[in-house]
Amino acid sequence: MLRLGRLNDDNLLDVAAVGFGTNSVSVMLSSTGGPNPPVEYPVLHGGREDLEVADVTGDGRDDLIVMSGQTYASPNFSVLAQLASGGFASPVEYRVGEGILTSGIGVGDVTGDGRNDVVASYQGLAVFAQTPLGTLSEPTIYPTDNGAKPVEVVDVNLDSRPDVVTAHNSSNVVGVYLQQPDGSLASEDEYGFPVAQVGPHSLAVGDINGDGAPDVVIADRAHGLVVLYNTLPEQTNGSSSADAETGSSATVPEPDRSCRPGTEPMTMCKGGGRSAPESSDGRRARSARAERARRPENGLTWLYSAIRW
Ligand SMILES: [Ca+2]
Ligand SMILES: [Ca+2]
Ligand SMILES: [Ca+2]
Ligand SMILES: [Ca+2]
Repeated sequence: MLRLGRLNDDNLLDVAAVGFGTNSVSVMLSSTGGPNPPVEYPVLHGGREDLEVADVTGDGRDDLIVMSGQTYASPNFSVLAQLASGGFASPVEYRVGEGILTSGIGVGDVTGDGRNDVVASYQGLAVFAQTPLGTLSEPTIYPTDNGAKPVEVVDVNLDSRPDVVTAHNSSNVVGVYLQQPDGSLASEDEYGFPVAQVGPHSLAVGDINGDGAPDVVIADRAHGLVVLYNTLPEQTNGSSSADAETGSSATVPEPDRSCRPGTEPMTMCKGGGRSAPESSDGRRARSARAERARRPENGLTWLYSAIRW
């Protein structure tokens, strides 16, 4: 998989890449003529990798964070710090604990101190907070629903505090952990959508429709490209406030079968989890789960769309 970042001192975006079980990370520095041949840096990873490029040492230089999703002999992830003199330091290895395999990593300041932290999913969510020394602390563990795989860190409710977003494999659930004012994460809010088969790289979060609110995009082997449009701005300016205030007491409507994924391209279904289409196996439980997630204090509502491939 590939990530872009500033991996030397010029202002050009460079490329980092890891392959399945290669035990190295490749760096292709860019010049005005394009990328240069790769330079390989050794780092243990046994398969099902994830990769992030971000400054997690506090010196302003992007570092390489390589996650291994297979083999207990490999660390859960390693940080290769970018050196002021160019190139990267030897890997510093981190583990959630013995006998644990991680499923995805994300990077951002989820503790509210201005320093980027590393978040790793497994059968829980582990936050490795960056210390003032530029190292990562022992993890703080938050519970997750089963099968959390990809993880991204983005401020989804626009309160200037980066939040954690994940997708759950085989359970039709997207999870959001909102960062609290004290730098902890609130318990996971779950939204029922057709999300069935996801991996470490299946999730991206960013504003794809230009309304200023980050949206969630998921590559799902079962359903195609699943897009959750974040409707927060509408709610905050009151245009859909009545909708939001219905809260958990509202009746869950019947699924709109015209909105089932794959029936036509770019079908948009109002109400996200509230009117979420049935999952592929038709379980209605997910509609109830999504409704419960629409707590008024959360304030997030998503519009669902899917493009089948
Ligand atoms: Ca750095
Ligand atoms: Ca932090
Ligand atoms: Ca936030
Ligand atoms: Ca948006």
